[in-house]
Amino acid sequence: MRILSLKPQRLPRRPLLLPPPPRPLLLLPLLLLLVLALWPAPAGAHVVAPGADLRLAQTIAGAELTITVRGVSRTPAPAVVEIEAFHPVPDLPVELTMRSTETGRATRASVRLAAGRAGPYRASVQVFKAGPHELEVRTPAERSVLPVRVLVPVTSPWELVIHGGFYAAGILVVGGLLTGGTSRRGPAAAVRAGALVGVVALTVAVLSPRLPEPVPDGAAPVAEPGGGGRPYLVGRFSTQPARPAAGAEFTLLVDLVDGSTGRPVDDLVPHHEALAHLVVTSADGTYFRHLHPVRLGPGRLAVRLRAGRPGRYLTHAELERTGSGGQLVTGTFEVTSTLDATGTLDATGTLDATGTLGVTGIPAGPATPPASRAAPVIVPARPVAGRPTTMRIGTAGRLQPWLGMPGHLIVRDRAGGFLGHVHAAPAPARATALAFTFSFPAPGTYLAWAQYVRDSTIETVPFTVTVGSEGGT
Ligand SMILES: [Cu+2]
Repeated sequence: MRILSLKPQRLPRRPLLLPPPPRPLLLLPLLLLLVLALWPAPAGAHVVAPGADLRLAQTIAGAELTITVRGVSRTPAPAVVEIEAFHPVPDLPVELTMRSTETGRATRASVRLAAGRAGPYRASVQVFKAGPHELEVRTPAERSVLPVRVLVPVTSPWELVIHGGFYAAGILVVGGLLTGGTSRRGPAAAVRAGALVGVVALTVAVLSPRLPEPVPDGAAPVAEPGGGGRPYLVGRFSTQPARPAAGAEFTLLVDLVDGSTGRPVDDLVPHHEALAHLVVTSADGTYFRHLHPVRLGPGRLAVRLRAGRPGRYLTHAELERTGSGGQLVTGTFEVTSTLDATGTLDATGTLDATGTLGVTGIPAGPATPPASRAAPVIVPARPVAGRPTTMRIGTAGRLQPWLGMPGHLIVRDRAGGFLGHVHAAPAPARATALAFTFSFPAPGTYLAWAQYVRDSTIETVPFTVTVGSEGGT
């Protein structure tokens, strides 16, 4: 008879290390990596990232300025405001006031532009709190109130996972190896766990550009979920006085209302470093100005001008509302050959109480006369409507980006019903030419102006292009 042994049998030894993760688990991060690598990255919008600089061009007191509000990484903190002035630079005191629209708390700074000295000029204002602000830029005769949203970056949970993961992995792996990770059970388990944590942290690090960004401190609340854009704005141009005289200064006003509600539009987003790009041309194209109106208040922009000759002038403004696409708003005004009967402006917010005029030296003609420079090279020599045409403009001197681009080309048809705007291909550092490619929509003669900045001077090169039709002239 067999006697059953009651002696407990030794169970087979458990593995020394943690059970290796099943293969699918190891493959999961790699699979996720592959899927997300092929996933389209979130589309970039015209918003200023937290901590990034905000650049806004302004035509104020006859000067062309680019105002940069440097980003801050925390609040309260000083925010540097930089004013880049392009030639011709007038002698101009500029008062800057940064005000929180939530608390009303404000700080001031001032700079004085020196005649003939191109920028940059720097000042520093204090920001106490993230969120919406207004930067008031005041000169003796004009003021502009620019919307500035102060955004402070916040740490994303992904960053915490990445940094914490690598830190933990380092401690586990190095600690495990130093305490005998190849021969002893506990340390070996630590090495394995550390490696796994490291793989996870690495996976998150690789994927992090495609993971949702944390909402920065001070960001606007997300409006209209699933919105579908806002209605187009309706723009109306007017002048003060209503009939400006040739040679005299006047104010061109742009009033913007929501196409649906009729309320003033106050959600313009900066695009190409301005809230609005305004092109004013005479009907014959001999007068050309590319301007960046000041913002007087919600839905109201203004710029001071002087036109040398009487006649009809065309206005084209490029604008963009938050959450909507770009839009072109057009209008006209007349310049008379004599002074207006009143001879003065009624100063509805555009000028100071004195209404002083004629002291800023706003030039009447184009910024740059058609100097004797090499004619643009147009390829093909006989451009065809609907086909790309390349225009090469020779430049001299040190090229500087302006409005975020190496060069701008503005094209108008003779009648003024069409206006196009393209940018030069990125130019190498020592480039002496800019190339623009444009497809003219229909046969005809077009007026074109190429613009770039060289040695702090905005150069304008006017020329015309005659466009034929396919198989014809
Ligand atoms: Cu512009």
